[in-house]
Amino acid sequence: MALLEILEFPDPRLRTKAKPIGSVSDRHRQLADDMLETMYDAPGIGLAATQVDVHERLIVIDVSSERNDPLVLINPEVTVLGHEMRSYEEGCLSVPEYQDTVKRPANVQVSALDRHGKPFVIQPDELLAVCVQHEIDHLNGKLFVDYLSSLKRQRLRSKLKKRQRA
Ligand code: K1U
Ligand code: ZN
Repeated sequence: MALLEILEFPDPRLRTKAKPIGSVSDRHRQLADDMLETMYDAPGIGLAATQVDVHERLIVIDVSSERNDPLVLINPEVTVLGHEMRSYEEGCLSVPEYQDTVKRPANVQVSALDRHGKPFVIQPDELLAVCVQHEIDHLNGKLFVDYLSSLKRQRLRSKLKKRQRA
């Protein structure tokens, strides 16, 4: 197991669209384990491969309070169910020390492959629904700050660039 470096906004590599995984291999299982270790260490409740500069469609999540219910989703696909939207104060390991409110579909269905390449479908609710959409956005090169005003995003970019230079 290894701790991986997490890219930080505004690193342009966070804008890369990740490629689908054709066949799930030991390399992907090792990546998932390293990402889980990195997520627990951060600490966070999710992590997308994009954030550790691997541009393949793999995410890990654990929203349990005991931190003992890891989920690995490979090639996740989200389907929005209904029109209800819900606001949640989000954070991001690639945007340190910043939280803001994002509105997303409340009800979604997610299909994915597990760490053995076996397909499964979930209908997440509450925090899991928010987190899975946030992580799939990462795989598409999208960050939660993209939902904010360009003024807020610009201020954040300057603040984080200053922090990275220091
Ligand atoms: O993708 C990421 O950068 C991880 C991010 C996931 C997320 C959080 C909140 C809403 C949507 C998606 C985080 O984990 S930020 C850290 C965080 O939320 C947290 C950390 C420790 C305990 C509980 C939460
Ligand atoms: Zn994030």
